[in-house]
Amino acid sequence: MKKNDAKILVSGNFNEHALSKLRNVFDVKEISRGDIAQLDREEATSIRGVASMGGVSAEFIDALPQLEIIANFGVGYDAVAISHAVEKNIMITNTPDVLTEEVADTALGLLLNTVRELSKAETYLRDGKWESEGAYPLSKLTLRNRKAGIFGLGRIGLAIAKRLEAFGMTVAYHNRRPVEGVEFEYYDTLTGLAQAVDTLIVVVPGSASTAKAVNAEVLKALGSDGVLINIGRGSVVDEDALVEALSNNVIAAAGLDVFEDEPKVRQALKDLPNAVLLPHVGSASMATRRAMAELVADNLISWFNDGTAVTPVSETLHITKRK
Ligand code: NAP
Ligand code: 8YV
Repeated sequence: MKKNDAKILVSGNFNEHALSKLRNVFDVKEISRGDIAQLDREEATSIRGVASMGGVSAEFIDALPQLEIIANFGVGYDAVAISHAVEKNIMITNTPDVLTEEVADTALGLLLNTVRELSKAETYLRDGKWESEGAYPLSKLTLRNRKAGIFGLGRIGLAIAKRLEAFGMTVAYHNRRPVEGVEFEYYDTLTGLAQAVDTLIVVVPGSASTAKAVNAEVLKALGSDGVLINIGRGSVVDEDALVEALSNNVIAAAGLDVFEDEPKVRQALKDLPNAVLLPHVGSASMATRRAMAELVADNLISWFNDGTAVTPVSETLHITKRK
């Protein structure tokens, strides 16, 4: 492949295979995640593309005057200062589709684990209690006869819905508008959906419109047999309200892959016996992370070699390559 004269900044740890793909085409500079201070002024002025493994702030963007494109590692790009980037005519890309099935698998694993207490049962065995105390107590909850509600029936939401159907569960959903060609029952409010189901699965993007959307009212509507699964973003759930609801049997249990202030997880959640907590592993298999990294690299290569992005985010569809 022809060597391109654009200089690319890789911010954070990047997959080695995708990194060598980038190095074959570009001059690449690596820094620790988001630490723009590691660049001197001359280097900063030469950067035209960023492969980002973490947040990209307005200050980060302002430090790179020639920046044309930010290729975000992840389908969710809530950590990128999007309106600032758009103002500066910078293309943003993300990594949709290549992680959809992996994240849906994780969501189902988290749901099963939460309802049937599988991690706790394994700990019981490892602690020798099966031998010393007998069988693990029966789980209070079951997946049987549950009705699921999906908050965010997009790519991943639909993949989760298909799996839930295979498990014999009924599925309903809430988006801002109904999805065409889908037969699942639609609710035009989140509280309405929570009232109608007993298992709420959150898979919406983090944004101003979803911030703390799962609040005390929604949790109350979900009810005392209710299970909350969050595989979307931590910002979508009001964690104060969730701790309160889990402590006082307002809902029965929660399974969380994402948190308000990652990687910090509040002690009150860790102390709850009815919460299953995962360290944001939705897409975290080697194969899927490699596919995501390849798509980041492909976006940068396509932008600088052909003038188009492979997977631009909706807010930057109008942005074209500078002459
Ligand atoms: P997507 O295809 O864009 O789906 C997002 C869905 O959310 C759409 O159906 C959208 O429908 C709905 N939505 C957006 N804002 C809404 C609002 N304010 N109220 C109600 N519904 C709203 O995205 P995806 O590929 O499925 O990914 C979804 C999210 O999952 C990502 O943005 C990311 O935050 C998260 N994620 C997490 C992990 C993990 O490791 N835990 C991995 C991958 C992704 P409308 O536009 O009609 O409202
Ligand atoms: C990644 C994700 O773990 O794609 C997303 O939106 O949340 C996950 O797949 C994350 O982006 C990597 O930091």
